[in-house]
Amino acid sequence: ATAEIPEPPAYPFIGHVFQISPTFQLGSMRDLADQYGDIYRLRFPGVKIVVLSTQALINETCDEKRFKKCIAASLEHIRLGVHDGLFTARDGEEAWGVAHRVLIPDFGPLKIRGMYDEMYDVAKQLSLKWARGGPREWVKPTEDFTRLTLDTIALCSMGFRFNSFYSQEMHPFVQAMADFLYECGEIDTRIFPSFFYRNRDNTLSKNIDTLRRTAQDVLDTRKSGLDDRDNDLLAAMLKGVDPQTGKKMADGSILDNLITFLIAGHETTSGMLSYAFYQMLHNPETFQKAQQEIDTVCGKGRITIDHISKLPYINAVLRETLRLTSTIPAFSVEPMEDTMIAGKYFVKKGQPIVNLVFKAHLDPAVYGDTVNEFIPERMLDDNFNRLNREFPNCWKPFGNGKRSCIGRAFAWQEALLIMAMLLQNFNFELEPGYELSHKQTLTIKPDRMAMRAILRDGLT
Ligand code: MNH
Repeated sequence: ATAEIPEPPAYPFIGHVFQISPTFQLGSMRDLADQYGDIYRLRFPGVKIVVLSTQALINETCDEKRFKKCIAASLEHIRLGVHDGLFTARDGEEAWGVAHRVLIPDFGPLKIRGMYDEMYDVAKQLSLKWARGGPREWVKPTEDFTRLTLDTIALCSMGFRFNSFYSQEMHPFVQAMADFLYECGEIDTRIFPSFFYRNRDNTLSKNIDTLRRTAQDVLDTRKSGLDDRDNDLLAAMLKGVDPQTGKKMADGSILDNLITFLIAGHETTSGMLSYAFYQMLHNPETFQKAQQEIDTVCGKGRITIDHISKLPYINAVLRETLRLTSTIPAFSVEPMEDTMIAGKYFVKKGQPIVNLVFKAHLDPAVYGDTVNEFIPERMLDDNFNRLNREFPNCWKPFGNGKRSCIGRAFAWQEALLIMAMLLQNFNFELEPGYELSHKQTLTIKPDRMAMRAILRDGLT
């Protein structure tokens, strides 16, 4: 027998717009899951969605024979800026296949290893800044981690230096990106005729211009011949040939993907690092263990690439951080044919389904009654593997299948390195009374977090 998908009471035409907080949609969606259950439906002026919030339901939609990535809502609007770039391409769009096959070799383990020295270069800039700021300074981790990750992705994959640590203000790309992503998340909740949104649409186009100009600047710098790098991601974009079609990436696709990598390559990692520090400082025994691991494995000398693979506890800290606060808190799929979810909920072909990992990562069926606690131990390899065997797809911060994150290994190496370097050199103090709240664009980050970085000895 079929069952109705539960739905909160809706207004005609505008649907559930008022049930969703404009500044924290994610929180509203989580609260609605508490109220209406593991599966529910929402309607907006532009779109209807089904929201799933448990491991069992999400596991079902991870079957790539039945479901594929869906470009709807925010992602549809982000295409205004980056078209069929890797992140926002629709299933089957040719540019995705060409770019994916041309670029995937650049994310192999050896390639990522080869980026270590440049990652180290930028990580060192962050440590120096915090060391020189002194122990009384309240550092803003989300801002400095954003400097770190933006500079790192640009340097390692494009040979371009933003030099964000040398300026008080963030690069205009950062604000333009945040405003662009935020606005794209808002468009579907617009309830008046488009005429009323002319100002916001103008701002949106200006922000898109800023993103495109920044990417063009990166491209021009390479084409000027001032550097002779011929082995990075940008080089692959310019010269690579898709083995399957024999095609090269089109000029437009190169620009779209440069912006895509500048965005996807830094937002998420910076949020993850900020949350990791929040969690460790909020649960000081985990900080102690993490620092102990660094002291044992790395000692006081320079941190090397070989240390990085020997940090099981820090690794678990990052996994547990992404469980509690996935910086991409949801990903969307659609059925390839009319189908039944959980054997009883009818969902039409093409209907957007939001996999709310932010909520599913708190599924007590998987994580028991300590589900809300930060316990890195449950993410140590043996436990992590057992969890994933017993509850497939219970941990999905990097999305699913062929459309999952291409930069995962890159992000992981970068994050392990900066964690190691910071814990080796500093102790930290979270601003007294700080209560975690989230700032959402497409991703989430801790809002207004501040902490002190206190040198342990000299800087190594
Ligand atoms: Mn990343 C796709 C999360 C770091 C580049 N990334 C995804 C998806 C998730 C994700 C989730 C799938 C989204 C969807 O299904 O709609 N990414 C992360 C997280 C981190 C991260 C949590 C860090 C932590 N991502 C990075 C880095 C890069 C990157 C670093 C670049 C170097 N991600 C991408 C790209 C895609 C993607 C490109 C799109 C892949 C595709 O669809 O082909």
